[in-house]
Amino acid sequence: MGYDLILRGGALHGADGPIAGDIAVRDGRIAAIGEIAGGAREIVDAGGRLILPGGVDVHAHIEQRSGMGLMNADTFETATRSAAMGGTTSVVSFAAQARGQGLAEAVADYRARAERGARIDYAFHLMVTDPGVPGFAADLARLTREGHRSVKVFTTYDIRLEDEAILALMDLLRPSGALLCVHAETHAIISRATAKLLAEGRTAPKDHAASHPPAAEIEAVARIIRFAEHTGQPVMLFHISTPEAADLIRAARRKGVPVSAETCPHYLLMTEAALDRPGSEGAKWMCSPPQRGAEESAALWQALGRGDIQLISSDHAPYRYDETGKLSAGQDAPFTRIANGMPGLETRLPLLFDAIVSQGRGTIADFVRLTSSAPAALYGLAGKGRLAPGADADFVIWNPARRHTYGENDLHDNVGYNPWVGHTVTGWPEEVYLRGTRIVAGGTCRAAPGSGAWINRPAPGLTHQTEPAK
Ligand code: DUC
Ligand code: ZN
Ligand code: ZN
Repeated sequence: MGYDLILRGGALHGADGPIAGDIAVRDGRIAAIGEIAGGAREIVDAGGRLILPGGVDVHAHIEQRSGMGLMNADTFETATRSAAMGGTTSVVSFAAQARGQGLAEAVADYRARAERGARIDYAFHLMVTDPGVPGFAADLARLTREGHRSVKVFTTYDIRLEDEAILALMDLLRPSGALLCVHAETHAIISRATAKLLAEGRTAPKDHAASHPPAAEIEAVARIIRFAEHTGQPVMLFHISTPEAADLIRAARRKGVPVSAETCPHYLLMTEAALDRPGSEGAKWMCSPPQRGAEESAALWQALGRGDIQLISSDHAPYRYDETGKLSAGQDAPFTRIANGMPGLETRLPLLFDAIVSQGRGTIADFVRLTSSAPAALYGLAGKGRLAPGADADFVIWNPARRHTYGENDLHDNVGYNPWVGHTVTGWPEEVYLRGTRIVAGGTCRAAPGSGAWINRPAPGLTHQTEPAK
């Protein structure tokens, strides 16, 4: 029986450990793993390298307008080119509802743009900012039935929902089997801290960190966990940055409360010192929640090791360091008028391969679980995050020994700076396959805009875990 592609000699690893054998692909899916008999139209020698599932990044802002009204620097075309170059083959970004806009209209708009531009597979979180629009409940029920199985809300920014609205949304979502993702920081704590800083004349990018105190995250996480327990609605807590919040999540999961959590590379491998630069330069590293200290980073690694936090996403939120992005309110604008976010789609996997595998914090299986298989399972992305017959043939050939030091502007997005400049990683994604097609090789992305496909997430789909995954 002929295959389309056979990869020979590579060391296969999944979330459960090494997998013996070679890998054969037919019609975009993994057809066989093991001793492969028969030929193929193409045979690739992966000797001396690793073959891992393609990365699954479940938190990225693409072609989206920020709460401040600023457009992301990346289109679907540029963001997914960047993701592919870093070994990510599936992304979940946001279909953001503008105030007054119907949810279905927002989804149709993002879907049309992704269909034209995306070079890797994609799905959307429905970002709810206005549950009061006519037809909201019916739209939500239909969209979740149609395979859009995650919803996102904020507890801060102007687009936040009040507690009553979050609870009402949980009641609407509960029968649908969809996951509610929450940016959990308490607005009142942030606005109080911000007012004090401004009154003291502390307006620089480095002061942004103090404007989002740990208490804001801890209080909101505690409240949302209580809401999840009270309503039974499964919740994903986005971008956890504090050990106290991780402890609350651990305790809740032990009680069987349906909560999960993610963190991001910039909370694990960067501290708030990154913001402390001359002039406005620190704006490049501004994100919310902000980076914390080295002790907090160490505690987050422990939380990942214990299974209290289940996955690591990028929170790719791209703005150029110019008047279209970070400096849209002027060169010396106060931190309150600087867009939050950093590019991360392309650097997430190399940074984490280096931190987990090369630096010995964990195993290759841990890396695969945290960056690919756990996000795929938690968000119901069937066919993704696994090396197994029947799964989509999305995989990455890694050279575990190849070293790379990031430069000023060496990413393939449209951001113009790399927040990880000077950081050296060991381990590099050399070739990337999406549904059996080689989309990255020789340092070039070959995937055409629009070649990515929407990932349907049919009901019930989600494999919510309350026990630690490890
Ligand atoms: N914070 C957010 O809440 N969203 C995008 C990026 C960021 O830093
Ligand atoms: Zn957020
Ligand atoms: Zn985000």
